[in-house]
Amino acid sequence: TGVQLHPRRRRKLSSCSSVENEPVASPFADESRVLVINTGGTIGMTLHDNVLAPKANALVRSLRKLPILHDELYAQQTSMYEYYGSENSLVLPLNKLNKRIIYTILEYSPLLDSSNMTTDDWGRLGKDIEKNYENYDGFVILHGTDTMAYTASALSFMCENLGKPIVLTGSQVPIYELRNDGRDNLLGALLIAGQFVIPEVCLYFFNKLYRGNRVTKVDAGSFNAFSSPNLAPLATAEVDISINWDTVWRANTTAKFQVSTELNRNVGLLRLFPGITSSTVRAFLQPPMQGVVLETYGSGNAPDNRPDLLAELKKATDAGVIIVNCTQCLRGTVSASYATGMVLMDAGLLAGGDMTPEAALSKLSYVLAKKELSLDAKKKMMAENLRGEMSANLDGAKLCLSDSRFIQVIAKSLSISCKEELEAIRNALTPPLACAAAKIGDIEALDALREMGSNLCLGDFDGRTPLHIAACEGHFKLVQYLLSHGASVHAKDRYGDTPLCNAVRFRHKDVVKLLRRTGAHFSREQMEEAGTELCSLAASGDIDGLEIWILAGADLTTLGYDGKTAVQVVGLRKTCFVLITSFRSQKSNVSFRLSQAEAAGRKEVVAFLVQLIGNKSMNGESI
Ligand code: ASN
Repeated sequence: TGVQLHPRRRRKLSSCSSVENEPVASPFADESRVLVINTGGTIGMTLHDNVLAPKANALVRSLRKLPILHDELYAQQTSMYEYYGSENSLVLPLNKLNKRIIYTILEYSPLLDSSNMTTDDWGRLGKDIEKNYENYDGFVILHGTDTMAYTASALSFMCENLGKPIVLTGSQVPIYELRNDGRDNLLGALLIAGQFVIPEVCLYFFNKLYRGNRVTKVDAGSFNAFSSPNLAPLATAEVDISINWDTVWRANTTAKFQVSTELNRNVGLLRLFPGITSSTVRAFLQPPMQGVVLETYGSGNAPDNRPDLLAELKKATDAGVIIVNCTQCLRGTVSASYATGMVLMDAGLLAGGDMTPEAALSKLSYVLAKKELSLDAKKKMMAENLRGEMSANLDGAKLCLSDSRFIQVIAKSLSISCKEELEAIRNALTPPLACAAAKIGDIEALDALREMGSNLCLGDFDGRTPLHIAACEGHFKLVQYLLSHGASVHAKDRYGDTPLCNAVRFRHKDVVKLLRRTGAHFSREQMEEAGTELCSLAASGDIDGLEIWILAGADLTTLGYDGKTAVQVVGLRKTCFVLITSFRSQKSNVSFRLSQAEAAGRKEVVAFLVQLIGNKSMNGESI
């Protein structure tokens, strides 16, 4: 056909044809990809007329010269620039876990000091992440520190059913200066976004990874600029990067990732102070105001000897303004402990728990924009813990580790008593136990492990999670159970395989469909590798095999090792058959398949399909 395979693919394919039965690790199996969106901030600023301002088109060039942030030799040897079609791609040196992180920088124009950022900029970030979601394993957002906590909070709500890490970072001193915190912050953020499936919007600064909606900027003159007063860090980067998996938030849904960019702008923050006048409060609560965070004293208190003030608040809540009570204190929570707090409840305020004002404000903006919800439903949503922004009440606290009979018996036989050792045993034993339970489809056993405090998302010694195993075995109900308890569809085992790869391999169609609905997808490299597999399935007339690959999102027009596509191998008649069969089993995917056929230049296939379906239109959507 004269079609040339890219050298990166050629190298990968040749590495796979090895001595019989001897598995060879692909040189690319341990590459992951991160998209870095540069919005501005001090990290990329230089001095102009003695003040700092962002400098455009300078960051990539400067990073390219820093060996800790870019390995030029590897980039050349693997033809990385041509393959990704961009000079803005860089690659980190090989890290401790033998992984390569390839990162591509998308620079916004103009670059902004974060004091200039608005809700529109959050929307743009959300859209860019949504657009690029399937092409990357994680995202890093370079951002000024001044309003980083607001952006992180807003993105945490906007990103619904997030399955991959989004890490905001920046610096206090520009990366171009001799002594700076930008390099460490960027490197740490890249290592986390590229190596760990932490499905959260996070903020990485000064060796700590925080949940994005829990932070606040506390220091303008220190590298340690952020604090997460009510939640311990999700990870610390000391000698090793250690992730606190028990704290990591899980979406617990079987829904696909999407970004809600609708935000309500009629929201505000009002801080109480002794002697505040009722006319100030009245003016602030005037229409079009729809949502207010009232920053109160201590554990959510306000004067109970100021009927004028309380009357203004009550008037506003009666008129449908949602007012959330958050404390001015850096640490602690709003609680109903004082008479001075109860009066605010009576005035119709909602308790904001231990939310930061930044989180409460952006949550209001997100919730109020949900036009389909009634006022009561919006209030209910404000009181719910949507993304780990508030501490859950402790009524349903998990069983203590030492309560587990099983662990007690093991501890006894090993003569172990201290909590740390018990924890080490639990961490070592529960992932393989959970995998064993997944193998036989034992939901009860998994439930027991979960109640014991085990995290069902962790992998065994091969990085294989219970979801991988359930996908191999085709235990549909178990897959559903795991997904609704936070299992990640993006988890990769030591061979780079995801649960979707496993379900395809063992041909479990319903599991493939469920994983796809939850946002599972092949990476670009896996898609390309699929070309050869599709051709071989086509050559052996394995329609069933082809169908499952299509359900998993593979493209029949991908080139195989010899530059041919499965459509070319299988011929027109069978292509129609495959398309129709998979159409029957998954109606919603017809537009995708039609576009595949169109892309393959198979006008006849499209016409045939359209005729068969009985729809006059050639437009996949309307079908
Ligand atoms: N003014 C800067 C900003 O927020 C502060 C910083 O990034 N350190 O963009």
